[in-house]
Amino acid sequence: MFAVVPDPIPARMKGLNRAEICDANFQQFVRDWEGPRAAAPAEDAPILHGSALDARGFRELFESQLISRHLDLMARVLRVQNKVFYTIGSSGHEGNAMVARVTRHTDPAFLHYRSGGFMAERFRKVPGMDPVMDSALSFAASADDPASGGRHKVWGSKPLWVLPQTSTIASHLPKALGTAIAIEHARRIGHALPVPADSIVVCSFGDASTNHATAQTAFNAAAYTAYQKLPAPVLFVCEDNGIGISVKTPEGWIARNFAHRPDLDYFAADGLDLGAGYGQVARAVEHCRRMRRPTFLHLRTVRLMGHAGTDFEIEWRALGELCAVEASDPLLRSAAIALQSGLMSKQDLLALYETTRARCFAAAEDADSRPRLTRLDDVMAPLAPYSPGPVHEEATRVPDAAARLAAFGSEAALPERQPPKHLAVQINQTLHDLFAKYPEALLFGEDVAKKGGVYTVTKGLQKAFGGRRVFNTLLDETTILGLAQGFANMGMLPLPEIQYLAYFHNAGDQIRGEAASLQFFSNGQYRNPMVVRIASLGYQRGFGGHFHNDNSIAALRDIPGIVIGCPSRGDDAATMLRTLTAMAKVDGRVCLFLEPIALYMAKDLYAAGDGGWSTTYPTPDQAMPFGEARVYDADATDLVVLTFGNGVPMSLRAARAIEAERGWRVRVVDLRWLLPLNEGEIARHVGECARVLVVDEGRRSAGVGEGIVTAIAEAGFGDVPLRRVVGADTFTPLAGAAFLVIPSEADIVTAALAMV
Ligand SMILES: Cc1ncc(C[n+]2csc(CCOP(=O)(O)OP(=O)(O)O)c2C)c(N)n1
Ligand SMILES: [Mg+2]
Repeated sequence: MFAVVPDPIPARMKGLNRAEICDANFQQFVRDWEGPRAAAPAEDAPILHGSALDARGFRELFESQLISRHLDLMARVLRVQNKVFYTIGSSGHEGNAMVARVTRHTDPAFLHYRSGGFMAERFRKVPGMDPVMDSALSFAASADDPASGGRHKVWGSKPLWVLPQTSTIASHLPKALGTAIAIEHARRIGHALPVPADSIVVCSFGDASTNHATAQTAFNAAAYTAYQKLPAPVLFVCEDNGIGISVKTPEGWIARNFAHRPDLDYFAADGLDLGAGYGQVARAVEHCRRMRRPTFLHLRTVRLMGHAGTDFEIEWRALGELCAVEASDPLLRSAAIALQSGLMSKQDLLALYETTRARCFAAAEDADSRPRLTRLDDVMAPLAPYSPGPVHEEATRVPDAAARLAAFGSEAALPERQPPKHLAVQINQTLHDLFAKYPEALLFGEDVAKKGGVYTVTKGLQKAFGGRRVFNTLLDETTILGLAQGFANMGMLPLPEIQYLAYFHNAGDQIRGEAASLQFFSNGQYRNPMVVRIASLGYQRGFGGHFHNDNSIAALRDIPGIVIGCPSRGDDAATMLRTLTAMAKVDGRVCLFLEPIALYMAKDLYAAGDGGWSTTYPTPDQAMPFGEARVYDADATDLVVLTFGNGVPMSLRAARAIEAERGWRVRVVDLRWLLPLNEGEIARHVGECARVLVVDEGRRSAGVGEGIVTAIAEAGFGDVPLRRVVGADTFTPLAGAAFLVIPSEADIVTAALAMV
């Protein structure tokens, strides 16, 4: 394109750092420029004949490109001095500044890690902000970093509506789509949005990332939405540099794969050339905003200076090829436009280049002199906020009486007036109450609407509150959890349902890597509150097999920042759900509510017809304190059983047998809160009792039981007589064999009696 490829390659270039080469190339290119020069254009005249971009726009975009470039060059230099801790750069992608220019700073953005140009340009939209300093603080992991507080080098900003991303590729696409859908959904439920109603969502990523399952599911869900004529104003920006680390994307693959996808409207733009690309980018953005349709913008870019500072391309890539890529540096093209249009002289341009460099280095040195995170408490501060007083107040705040009446039909039908009921009914009633309380609450998932879910737990909810608040999604857990994040980002209260715990796992990254990490990586500035209901655990008699009896709480327990509650009976479910919802509302927490499927319909405890596991509905002014256990026979001290879920009624029944056999009185503690575990409560019961039995229906390895035993040991009760009754380290087989792999009541009795 522009003749910079030296041929043959001089030996002196072979050992050189490619960042230095790009730097030198630019300066030499300007100095050597001998092309024609027009008279300087007026500010509002096209920068080049026929260009949609005017001179002012060009100058600002070019400045944004230079800021991005010099941040990269600065990072390469200062990384080796330990002043900067991140070198994945934006060089070659600076044309993404065009996307920022033609969108608004209130269009929520979920960005690729090569978004230096985009950010520098978006910073212009809010006067008084400094892209160089803010970025330098993030590069330096300074505690003053306004994006993440020094937790990560992220592209993020609260005032600029850039929600920070970690660099797991493609994981942000489902929530970007979710946010776009939420923008449109708000109007349908009368919810006031935090951004203008005609906002679009910008979501950028690389070419290789498009192949990821998480990306593909977002494209599919976007098209699925548009196909039904439902709006989904998301602008997917594929920054195609033709490579992912060292693996080339087959030539033409992106266009082949996306140019003709039904219901994903394709636009291509030259991200290497501001003059040509600007109008193309603007057309894609206008289309997305006006048509409210998912739009795929294929932006041509190159990758300069390797994948990251640690990637020495020279070791694995042909030098001629490297030089060819460097010759298509978009900054060379911008320099050519600046000179050719008469907008800048060579001296102006070189001076701007150097002042931008100096600005970036000065900011980096300043950032390096600022404090970093040095205390664990400070690192963790935004991870799991908890305000007990306000949470309690919110959880016990009673819904409007008229709204309750409308939800339940009549005074006589109010749930607290009904006789004792089982778990499934009480969850259902609680959801009705929560919907009456929170007009912004939405419930969605697979089969949840008319059918009311596989177990009819949500039955009647759609009828009572309408299809806009209770609706079926397509069959994809990643999308369900992406939608949840999107609704939360727009201020709604999502209550997504995952049909079975086994199906959470394949989408778990949406909670583990994304939802749970948002407060942490945004230093508490962004939050995506939600309560995820998951039908869980084993012991089902009607519907067997592994996937309907999944007991892996281990896969959830190590996700930082989340709350996991697991009730074993209906009244606890009601008061726990209220607390979880309040934690989501007040502290923005991501909460998981595990519903033991096998107890949904359990009405009796000891004998058929005794009604021992049916409970009355707690009035809506009652809520369960976070972390509080339910204790059965609190005065018993011979043996304490620490358990949860199905283990609770089983242990209560086993307790009778143990008492009959040994004369011991047995205390049964339903922990109810599985993450965080209430270690103080565990220690208290162990301290008061002579023996301890841990009943954990999860697997032996990494199950909740391990956490309980650790809490006991760490509290100094290492020599208390203790046994564990746990599930086997195996998958769950079908039919009767299922009961061989999980604890039985007989196992509990046997383990207890084996203790001295
Ligand atoms: C889920 C996941 N798998 C692997 C990686 C490691 N990784 C980081 S970037 C990258 C290549 C991405 O290429 P592309 O999407 O084309 O973006 P580019 O870096 O070229 O801009 C890979 C494999 C990752 N970050 N996330
Ligand atoms: Mg790429």
